[in-house]
Amino acid sequence: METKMNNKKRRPLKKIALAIALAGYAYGAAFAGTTGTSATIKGLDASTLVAPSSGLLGVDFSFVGTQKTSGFITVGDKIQVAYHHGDTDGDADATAVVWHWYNAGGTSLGTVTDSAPVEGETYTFNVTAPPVGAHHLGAVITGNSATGDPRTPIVLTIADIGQGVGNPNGEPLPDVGGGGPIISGTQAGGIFLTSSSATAGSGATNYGAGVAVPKIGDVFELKVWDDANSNGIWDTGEADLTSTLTVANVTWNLGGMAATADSAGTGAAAAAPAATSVLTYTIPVNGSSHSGQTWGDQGYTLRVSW
Ligand SMILES: [Ca+2]
Ligand SMILES: [Ca+2]
Repeated sequence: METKMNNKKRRPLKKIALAIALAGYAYGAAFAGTTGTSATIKGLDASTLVAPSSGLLGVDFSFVGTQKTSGFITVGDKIQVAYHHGDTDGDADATAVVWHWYNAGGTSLGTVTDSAPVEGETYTFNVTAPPVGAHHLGAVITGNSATGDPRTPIVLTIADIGQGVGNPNGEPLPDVGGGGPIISGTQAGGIFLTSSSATAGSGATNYGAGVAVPKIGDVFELKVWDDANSNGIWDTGEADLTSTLTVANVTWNLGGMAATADSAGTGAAAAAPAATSVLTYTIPVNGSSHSGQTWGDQGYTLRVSW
């Protein structure tokens, strides 16, 4: 203690003078103080959703990979929604998508929430089995930023992505004609008299069910539908898929041995299909049959593959 006191006493006079001078300068330059407080800082919040394809308000829809059924949305399809999120303040994208199933009348049958929050301005929906009666697919897209003030969402309510109903830029999911119904992926086919004009729920007789008896001269048509309930019957609401077939793959086959038509009662298999690459077939008289047998088509069963 004694030593420190002595040291202080020995501090050179010119250093003490400098310290006093500096202190005097500081007091003379300014007085401390604060302003009043401003209102909270606002971002510009230019949070927008625009379709990459057009730059217009809205989104783009597309299939990822191969569309399973031409003209329809099918279970197993992957559907992508793409957008650009704009926020001039630099707030991150926090857009969310909820998918909606609707029946043919536009009534919601339930929702599927996208489980991935952000995928870099795209969302991919794996089309899972829809509820019974699902006719088309909609989406509610809530465009927003993760942070910022204000943070006002832009909500796009798209009633039918297949037709672009509700998408501000009007763009539909391409290659979906008519917007529905949703296809289960389970196909069934039937053989109907062309004159019966079979349609979904019409109750027309399906000769492919093995009960009704086809006769020479009958004109049949192949109909293929989406058998959503897997009962083999063309029920109301099940989509007609006949137009989606590759006709070149269609073959009308004569089955069995036609023993009942053979005079010996032994019969023989048909030598060739009844017809190929056509959607309709008229059962011919013997001379025009492709069975290769003298009894023509008689005694054979009829079955169509596609
Ligand atoms: Ca912002
Ligand atoms: Ca059915």
